Amino acid sequence: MKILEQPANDEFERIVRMDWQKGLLLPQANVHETVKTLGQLEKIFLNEDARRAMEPDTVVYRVQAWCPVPDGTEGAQFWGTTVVEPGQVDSEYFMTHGHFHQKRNRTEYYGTIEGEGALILMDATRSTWKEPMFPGSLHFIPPNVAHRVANIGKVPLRLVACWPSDAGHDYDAIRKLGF
Ligand code: M6P
Ligand code: ZN
Repeated sequence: MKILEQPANDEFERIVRMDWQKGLLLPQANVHETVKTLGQLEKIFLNEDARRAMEPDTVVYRVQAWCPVPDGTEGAQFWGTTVVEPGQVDSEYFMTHGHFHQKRNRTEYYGTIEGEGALILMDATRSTWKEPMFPGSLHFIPPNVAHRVANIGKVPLRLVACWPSDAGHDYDAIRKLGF
């Protein structure tokens, strides 16, 4: 049997490198990096006056997404990392925007690398609950459930995520009605 390293006609980049200690992807093609600052997180925290009074360039969290197939492709997965900085806006911890999936029945895994967090979940009836995040915790996010992560510790909260490439992000529902 002849084993090829990578088929010559391969459509996709299929190997990237993770720094598992840091929970980060090494920068490479197909890895998109985004930064969310306090200034960008309008109407996410309860106390808008407190948020506006803070330095708008303060980084709340950073996201990397490895998208080996085009966004919206059915049957594949995306892989991402998130680092939420420690901090508070008034009495609320720094947290991600949070989202439902556009295709509501799509699920996701979150895995904690480092730090102490809360995974906040909300179903379609707006019933809300949370799961503790700690190094090694692995979370299955069920269908039709919005998800958000808060850093409740003193060090950066580092996590990895895996979700279907046709899931999409619906941020509007959270922005309009909150969590
Ligand atoms: C995880 C995944 C991503 C998401 C990111 C930040 O890495 O769920 O899909 O974009 O967290 O969360 P949000 O999009 O809610 O800001
Ligand atoms: Zn998601």
